[in-house]
Amino acid sequence: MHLPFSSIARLGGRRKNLKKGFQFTLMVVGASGTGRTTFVNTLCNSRVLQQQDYDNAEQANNEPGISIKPISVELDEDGVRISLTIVDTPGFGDNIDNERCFQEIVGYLENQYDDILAEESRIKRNPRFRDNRVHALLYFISPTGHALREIDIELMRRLSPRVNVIPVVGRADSLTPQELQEFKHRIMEDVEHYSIPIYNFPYDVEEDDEDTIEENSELRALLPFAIIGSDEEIVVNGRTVRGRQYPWGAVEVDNPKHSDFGRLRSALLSSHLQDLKEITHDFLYENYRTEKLSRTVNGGDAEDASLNAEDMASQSVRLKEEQLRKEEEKLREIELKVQREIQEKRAELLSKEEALRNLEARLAQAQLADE
Ligand SMILES: Nc1nc2c(ncn2[C@@H]2O[C@H](COP(=O)(O)OP(=O)(O)O)[C@@H](O)[C@H]2O)c(=O)[nH]1
Ligand SMILES: [Mg+2]
Repeated sequence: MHLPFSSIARLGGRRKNLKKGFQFTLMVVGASGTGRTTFVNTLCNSRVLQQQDYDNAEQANNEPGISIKPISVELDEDGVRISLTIVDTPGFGDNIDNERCFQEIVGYLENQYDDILAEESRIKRNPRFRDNRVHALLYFISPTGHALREIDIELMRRLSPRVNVIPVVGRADSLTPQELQEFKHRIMEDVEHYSIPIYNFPYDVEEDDEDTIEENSELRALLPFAIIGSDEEIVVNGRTVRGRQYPWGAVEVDNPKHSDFGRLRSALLSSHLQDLKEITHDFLYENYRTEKLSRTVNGGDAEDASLNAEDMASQSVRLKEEQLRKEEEKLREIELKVQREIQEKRAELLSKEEALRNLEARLAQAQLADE
C-alpha cells in the first residue's frame, strides 16, 4: 500500500502543475524589420513589446553591450494558464556587428544553463530559484523569396546545439502563395544540405502512436512557418479579425490559408510545449553540462581532446547516477524520520489513553466510595 516517496512527490507535482499552469520561455531572433516585435504582440494579443525596442541601429551603436531583457506575460490557452517569458534580441542588420549580436544571444542561452548548473550543485536549494532556460528560439527569415543568406545558415547552425531552433518566414504576406511555397522548399533544402539540427517535430515511427506521427509530420511539412503578424483588427465580410488591410484585399493572422501563425502558436503553447521543455533539459542542457564539466576536469583547457565522446557520455551517466543516489538517500532519510515521528506520536497517544483509563477508573472508584 505504500507508494515510494519519490512517486508521491511526482504525483503531487503533476497536480500542482495543472493548477498552477505551465511556464515556457521563447526567444525571437532575426534581422531587423522581419516582424519579431509584431509577432510577439500578436502571440500575446497585447502590446507587450514596443516596436524598435532593439532595432534602432544608431542607439545600438552608442550602447555597447545591449542587454537582453526577458519579459513575462500570463496567457490563457484553452483554460490552461501559461506563464510565458519572451526574450527579444537585437536585430542584426547593416550597422550592427553581427558577431557581437551572436555572442550576446549565445551568452544569454549559456548563462541560463550555468545558473541551473550552479543551483544543482548547491547543498541547500534556493526555494525561490527561477529556471530561465530558453525552450524554443524562433529564427525569423527575411521574406526575400530567394534562399537562405549566409548569415542565416551560420546563425542557425551555431545556435542549434544550445536551443530548439524553429525557423519561420517573417512578414510572409510579402510573397505570393506560389513564391512562399518555393521559398519554404528552398530553405528546407538548405537546412538539410548544411545539416542544421533545427527542431523538426521529431517522431519515431516504431515508438510513437499514430496520432503523434501524423501531427508531427504535418507540422514538419509546414516548416519554416509562414508568419503574418498584426496588432490591428480589421473587418472582413462582417467579421472582426486580426489582420492587415491592403488596397487589394486583406490578410488574416488566424486564417490557416493565409498564415501558419495559429498552428505555430498551438504547437508552442499547447501540443509541443512539454516536448520542447524535455528536449531542452534532457538533451541540450545535458550536452552543455557534459561539455562544461569535462572542460573543468581538464583544467579549463577547452582544446584538450583527451576526453573522447564516449568518456564524456559515461562521465555524464556517472554524474547522473551520483545525483540519483544522493536523492534516494535523502528520501530514505525523510521516510525514516516520518516513521520515527509516527511511532513517537503513537506512543504518546497510547500513554494518553492509559492516563485517561486511569483517570476514569479513579473517578469510578470515587463515585463508588461516595455512594
Ligand atoms: N506586411 C507585413 N508587415 C509586417 C508584418 N509584421 C510586422 N510588419 C511590419 O514590419 C515592420 C517591422 O516590424 P517589427 O515587428 O518592428 O520587426 P522587428 O524589427 O523584427 O521587431 C513594421 O512596420 C510592421 O508593421 C507582417 O506580418 N506583414
Ligand atoms: Mg523589434
